[in-house]
Amino acid sequence: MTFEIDDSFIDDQNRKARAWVDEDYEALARKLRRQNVDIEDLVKKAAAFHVAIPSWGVGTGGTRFARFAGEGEPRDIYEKLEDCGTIFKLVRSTPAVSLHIPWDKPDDASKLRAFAGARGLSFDAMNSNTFQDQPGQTHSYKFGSLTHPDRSVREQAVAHNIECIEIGKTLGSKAHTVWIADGGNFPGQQHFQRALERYLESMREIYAALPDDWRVFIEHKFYEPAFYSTVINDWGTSYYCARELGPKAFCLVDLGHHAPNVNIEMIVARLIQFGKLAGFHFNDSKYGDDDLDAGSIKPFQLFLIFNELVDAELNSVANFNPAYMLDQSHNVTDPIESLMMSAVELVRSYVQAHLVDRDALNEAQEQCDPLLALATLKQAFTTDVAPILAVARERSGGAIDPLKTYRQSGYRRHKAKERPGQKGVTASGIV
Ligand code: LRH
Ligand code: MN
Repeated sequence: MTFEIDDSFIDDQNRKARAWVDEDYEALARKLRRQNVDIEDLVKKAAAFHVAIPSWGVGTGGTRFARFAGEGEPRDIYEKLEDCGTIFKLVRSTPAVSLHIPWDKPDDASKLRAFAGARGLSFDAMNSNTFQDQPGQTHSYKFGSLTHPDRSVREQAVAHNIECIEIGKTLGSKAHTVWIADGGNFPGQQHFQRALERYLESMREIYAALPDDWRVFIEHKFYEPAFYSTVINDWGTSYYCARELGPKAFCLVDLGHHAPNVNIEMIVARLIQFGKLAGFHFNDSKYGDDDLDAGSIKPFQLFLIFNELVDAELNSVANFNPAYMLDQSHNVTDPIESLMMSAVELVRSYVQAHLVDRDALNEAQEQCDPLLALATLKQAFTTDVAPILAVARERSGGAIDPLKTYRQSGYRRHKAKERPGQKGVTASGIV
């Protein structure tokens, strides 16, 4: 038997936190009532918001310089799902996991599906990996995968993606994310047009392998690990390819995959308008693809992105069914704590975006009143919705204060005993 945080412990902790929640909730309810906003409606929206956990995010991440393994690291996909189950138990907004193959290749996909199901978990988009060479692999991806000049390398990469889809079908996933590292480090190294043509040729084979009710997500990234040119470097290239491939192809926005100061909320608005928004890999960054905790560096940008998403939701935009996933690397924090707090930040931005007085905003926009428009957004962004988030978690069986409850539970200490540290050797993942 492995240690799990049980519901009665969560109830105990919630009882201790009851006092501040009731008081703050009543005060906020009165404040919102003055804005003709029903707080109960926002609690329902908060409780209905879901984001998937990246299986590769529950182990400690690192950089090319070092990785400092934490205590009680998960050593295989089952222990990763245990930790995903604990996150879901406490924050209630993370009922799905996004797997990375071969890092999480299950020996028995049905057994894995049952194990996840027993913890209330399902599987979101699959992720292929043609940016690393696996032991015994015939062809190297050193100079590319789906765009490699050598057809046999491209075919190997296509086959791997089709294998991911096959595993995903057994797991109940309905989408497949393709991010490739293909690019060049030197001017002249790649023929830009031929490389893109080869990408489309390979993706058409992957697209053809998709079941009817599946979607394929194209993930762009402006650089790294290629440091001169990247084949799928921006949303425009991703959009062109999604259009070329067909109605099941969409564009996934990883927040860290844009040059500093790029207006990501505008890219989101474009992809929504064009009916090609796949969804997100949420994280935050200050410089490059830092994979920091969502909302930790640029919370206003995260709010502005959700402002576009809620605008689309309220206008019932066609083809609007974004997949929300986290994609982070936790180098100096307990991954479970970071993933919980990041999920909370996403629900916060979503609820605040529902607080925007859309009539006032539209009026200010049509009347060319920029300051009133900004003030209307800021009023929502500066509203402390913490009581709504806490009540939504508690009513969904979760923790009013997930971080405190997690730390009080001693879960990590228990896992350290159950998963004796094999310094340096942990379940595979980034680095
Ligand atoms: C690439 C990326 C991609 C994943 C990988 C783990 O930077 O964002 O989504 O496959 O990280
Ligand atoms: Mn990503």
